[in-house]
Amino acid sequence: MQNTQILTNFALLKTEAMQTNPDLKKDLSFEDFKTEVLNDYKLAVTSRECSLLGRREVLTGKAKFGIFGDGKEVPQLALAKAFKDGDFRSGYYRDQTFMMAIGELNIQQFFAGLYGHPDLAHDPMSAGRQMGGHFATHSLDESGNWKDLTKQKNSSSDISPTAGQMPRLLGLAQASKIYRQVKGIDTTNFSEKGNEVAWGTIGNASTSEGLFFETINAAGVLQAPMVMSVWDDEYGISVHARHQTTKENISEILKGFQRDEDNKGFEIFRVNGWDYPALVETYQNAGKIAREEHVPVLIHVNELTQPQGHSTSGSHERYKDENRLAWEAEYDCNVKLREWMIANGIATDEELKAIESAIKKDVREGKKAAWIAFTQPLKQEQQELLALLENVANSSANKVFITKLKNDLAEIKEPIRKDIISTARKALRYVVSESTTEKTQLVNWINAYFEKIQPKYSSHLYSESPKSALTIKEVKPTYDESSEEVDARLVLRDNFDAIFGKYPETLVFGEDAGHIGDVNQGLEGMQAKYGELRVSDVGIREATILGQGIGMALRGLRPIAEIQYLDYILYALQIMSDDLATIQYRTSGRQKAPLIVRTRGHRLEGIWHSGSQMGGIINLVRGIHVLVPRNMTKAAGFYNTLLESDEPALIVECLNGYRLKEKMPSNIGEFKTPLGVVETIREGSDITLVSYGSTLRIIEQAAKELQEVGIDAEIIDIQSLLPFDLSHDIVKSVAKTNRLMVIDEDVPGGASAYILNEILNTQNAYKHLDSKPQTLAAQQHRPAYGTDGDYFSKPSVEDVFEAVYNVMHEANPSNFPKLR
Ligand SMILES: Cc1ncc(C[n+]2csc(CCOP(=O)(O)OP(=O)(O)O)c2C)c(N)n1
Ligand SMILES: [Mg+2]
Repeated sequence: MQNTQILTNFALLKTEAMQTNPDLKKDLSFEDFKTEVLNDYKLAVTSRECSLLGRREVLTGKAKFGIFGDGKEVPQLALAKAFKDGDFRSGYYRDQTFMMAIGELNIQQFFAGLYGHPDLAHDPMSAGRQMGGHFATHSLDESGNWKDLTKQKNSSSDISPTAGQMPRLLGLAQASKIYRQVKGIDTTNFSEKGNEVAWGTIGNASTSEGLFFETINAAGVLQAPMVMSVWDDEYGISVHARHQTTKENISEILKGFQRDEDNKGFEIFRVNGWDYPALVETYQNAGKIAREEHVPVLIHVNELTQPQGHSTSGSHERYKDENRLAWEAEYDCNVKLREWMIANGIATDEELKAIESAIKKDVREGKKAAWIAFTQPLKQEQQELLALLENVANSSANKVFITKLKNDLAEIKEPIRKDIISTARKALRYVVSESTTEKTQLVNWINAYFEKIQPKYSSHLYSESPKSALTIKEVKPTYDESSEEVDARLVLRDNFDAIFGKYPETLVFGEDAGHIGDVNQGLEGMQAKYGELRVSDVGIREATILGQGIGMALRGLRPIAEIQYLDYILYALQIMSDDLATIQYRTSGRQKAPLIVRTRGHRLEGIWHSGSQMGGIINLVRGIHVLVPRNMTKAAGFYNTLLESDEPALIVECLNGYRLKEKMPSNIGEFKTPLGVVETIREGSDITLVSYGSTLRIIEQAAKELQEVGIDAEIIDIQSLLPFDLSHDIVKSVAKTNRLMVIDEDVPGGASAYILNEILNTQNAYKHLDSKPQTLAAQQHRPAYGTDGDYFSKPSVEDVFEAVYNVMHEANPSNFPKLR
């Protein structure tokens, strides 16, 4: 391309940019243009240098693993130019250049991330919780309050599972549509008229994942403003595109998504990753289309390379032939940018060499500073313990052994915390039977160390802000003379009505949630009242329903994502587990997605409509509250509680409860069910029966029948599996009855094992037991169809009766003779 033509292109681009920023100069002089390109080149070289040195740090043992953005620098510069304040990125581990270009990652921070520095001030991406190459910006301040996201460039926090960034991208984009089109939402901090674009990045091989295709289709349907970049280097680790993608060409096979005069769809661009001016132009166009028209765009960036191979775990010489390696050297995007600059008179070879060597020095210095900052506190802690151990040794009969431990620790030049604390804990064993002040000092030191250091690795699994769901107080439902017994779904519906009226930023979406008001009509009439954007039908796509919710919640909306049946949550469970459950944790509290996942389950029909797999769920979603209300009033109260809080939760309504009668509370929309609080629904003295959800109705019937033979059972409804009985009320019941049975419709060893562990280990109920603690669960197989299928698969009234009776028989055979 000729100099003048490039200049014209840039000038045009600048003129467009000017429309949103009148302060920019109208014409771009050649000097300005040069400065801008040179600045880009500096970023590209800095980023590359970080990758090269980063790999060395791993290979010399200073960091554990490295995955870098080398070979993908230039397209990311183009992306950064089109990226505006308020926009969001949802991408993957190659994007360091972009993060540097938007000013959110410097050299020292890059290396702090590589070392795993557990301090946000040094590693703002994750405080050392994620491996390097997983990027994020801070949406929240240190108290957990929203920052003004419209005044900063935003990146949702990355996750490692390939294509896992896709579902959330959909929601990040959809939020702009909501902010642009739904009236009455306070957009402060979140949006300027819905002008924000959500920018996705993904590797070519990762487009093979179902999540990619599901998201692309959904974005086309929703017409959400997202720009999706595919960084195509022909490989996914060692596996070539011929094994990954039909026709080895993702934009070719996605052609059917291209919009035309008659149909809405995508705009699709293809561009080579080493062609700087073409990239800049493409990204400007893409940004404009998405921003102004709210049309999704796909940019297939071809001919990218991996100068150092996939990661530090291997070398690409094992699977790329000489020709490919030679081609990669020639088409390295930084090399091509350099050639282009020289060819167009932007800089001379000499000038660029001077820039490159200055940058090399900067990167070395930044790396050194990061290493010193990382190791300094550790060395200090080492010295502190060494001094203490010296004293402990001198006052101990086991001086030789403690001195040996001390000397071993002293020899470690660059200690990690494991070296330090494990030495202290081992030393303590040598003075266990001594009673010196030095021993007490050591004990105190170890305890204080854990108190100080453990939170660096364990904080923020749940919200630590004043809006934590655990701080929301109970408000009981009230009833007056006019309160009628109604179908329970109406309690939910009227409560949703109150919610949508009270909080304009709430919205619900799911399969059949819109027009018919969900399969059980808990949302009947809501779409007509609140519009199709707030109460929506969506495609059958559970993973992206979840992701849509995450993305919108990350941008300040309060989505309720509906999964039609609990059984089908398995499609979304990966995203719940990998993304939603870890958001606060992996950002050390700097991002949150207070998404409510609504679903229905427990005891209905057959293998895929019984909704019983709670054990699997609770163990995969720590970080999300899991609530199992036994009726719709309790469920409605949970929605009300959660909307006052800033945390994500899963609410499982009882599938067979919608048509049962419940009294309509007079304080609809106001009453709140507290989290982590159990409820005793029947008092008794002989045994404590613990359960949740629909199974409780079976247990209540069994308890009546047990009473007839003289067994007085107490029944406790757990209500909230995560968090679990925060004030330890169950053990108080066991202290009274001295017997315990956990009843659950999940498989043996499923949720019942979790519940038993909480009661026996956490609450120490074993002390009070006169009989073996029992669990009564379903069969190992999935429930068979029909009423008989249910009877022979899940605990029945007779099963509960006999199991409880047997406990009493064992305790008192003369009063309770053997049944069978
Ligand atoms: C779900 C999942 N499967 C496998 C992996 C391991 N893995 C990490 S990166 C990668 C290859 C990705 O290739 P591509 O999408 O082309 O990105 P590139 O690294 O080439 O930029 C694989 C298989 C993973 N992280 N997640
Ligand atoms: Mg690839």
